[in-house]
Amino acid sequence: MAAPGENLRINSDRLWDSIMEMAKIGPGIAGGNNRQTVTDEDGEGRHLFKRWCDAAGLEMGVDEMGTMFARREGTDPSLPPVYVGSHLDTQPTGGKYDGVLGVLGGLEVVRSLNDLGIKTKHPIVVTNWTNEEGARFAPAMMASGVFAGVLDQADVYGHVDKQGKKFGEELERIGWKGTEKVGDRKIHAFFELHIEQGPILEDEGIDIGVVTHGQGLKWLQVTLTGKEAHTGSTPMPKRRNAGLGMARVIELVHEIAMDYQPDAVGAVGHMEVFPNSRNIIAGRTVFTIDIRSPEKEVLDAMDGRIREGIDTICEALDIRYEIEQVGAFDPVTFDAGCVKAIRDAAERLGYSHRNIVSGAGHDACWINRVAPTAMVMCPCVDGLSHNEAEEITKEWASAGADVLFHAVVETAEIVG
Ligand code: HGY
Ligand code: MN
Ligand code: MN
Repeated sequence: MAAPGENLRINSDRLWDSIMEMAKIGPGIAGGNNRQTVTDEDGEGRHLFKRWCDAAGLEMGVDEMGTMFARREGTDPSLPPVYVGSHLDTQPTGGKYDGVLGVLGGLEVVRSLNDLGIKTKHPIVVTNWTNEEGARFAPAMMASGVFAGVLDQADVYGHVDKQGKKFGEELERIGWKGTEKVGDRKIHAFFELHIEQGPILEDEGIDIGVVTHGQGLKWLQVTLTGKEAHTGSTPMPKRRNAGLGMARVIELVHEIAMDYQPDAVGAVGHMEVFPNSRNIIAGRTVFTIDIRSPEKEVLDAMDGRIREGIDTICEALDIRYEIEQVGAFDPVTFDAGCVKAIRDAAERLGYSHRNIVSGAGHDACWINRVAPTAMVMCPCVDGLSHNEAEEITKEWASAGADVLFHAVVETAEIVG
């Protein structure tokens, strides 16, 4: 006699087809996606997700940050639901699976429960968190951060993108600003399925990452101010070159991260140069330092060394600097009970698995502050993500969704 739920498997074809259908919305230029948060493409993706939720008989709620909550009723509606989901927004040159696998994997759990006629005591809520990426509007994990009470809603409404558009106004413009107060929902447990976005699982030939921890992150936005001048007629000693300053800071960040690797990383991905003319010395540069580590002490040490280094560099180049922390969260330890549910599910289903620390940030990192939370990861090809060439196999997607299915259903308690 199979143990309860032992043979529960999701419908692999339906999950894969849904991912491919969603990928048609906000296509990139190289096979991936550009469905940035609160753009028209994001709005279109939300409508598609809502149509699928309606077809699955789910009741949709939307909060004031635009996060979507699709509820499947439990036999005891008074119990706090089990939440399952991730994000549908992508990087400007993102892949088809980052975030999407977790939202549609959650929908597939519900679709499979409907197919099997299975009821659960706790309701189940499939969730699409707004603006996980933080690419268009910083910080990353914005809506889940407001939900967890670590980010201020009125403040993030005013955050602007490169065109000066405000997040709150864009959310309203695409018609997805809900009326539900953010953070009022009680969560029994939250589970997130996500691609690893690193090479470990594929290199070791392992199907499932049981995510025990998430590394911490800091985003430091730096503005260097020198002086615009002619690149031809200005003597070298008289230059106050903000472009040179940025280049030296980028090198500094890399060297400091190398001192602390393999458990720490650092890079500068966002860079702006003004006036960005071929024959004008850069008078101003704006860029964002992204440093991460599973150890808070390491993160703080890197932060301190970087700030000292910037001061020294700017002194030598006679340029001014401002540093603004535009994103941060401490390293995360996920809930032991939820982690065990994921490990037991992988074991029961016969999938190879290993503990893993998440290198990337996820909505689960914030929700872990307000509810028992855990993540399950599947491999991705060459560990590549935040690149349009991001790829996974259908088998990896199914294995991750099967494990998610068991962890969610077990926590929501099958009835009958
Ligand atoms: O930046 C991150 O780690 C996530 O992909 N937003
Ligand atoms: Mn993601
Ligand atoms: Mn991402």
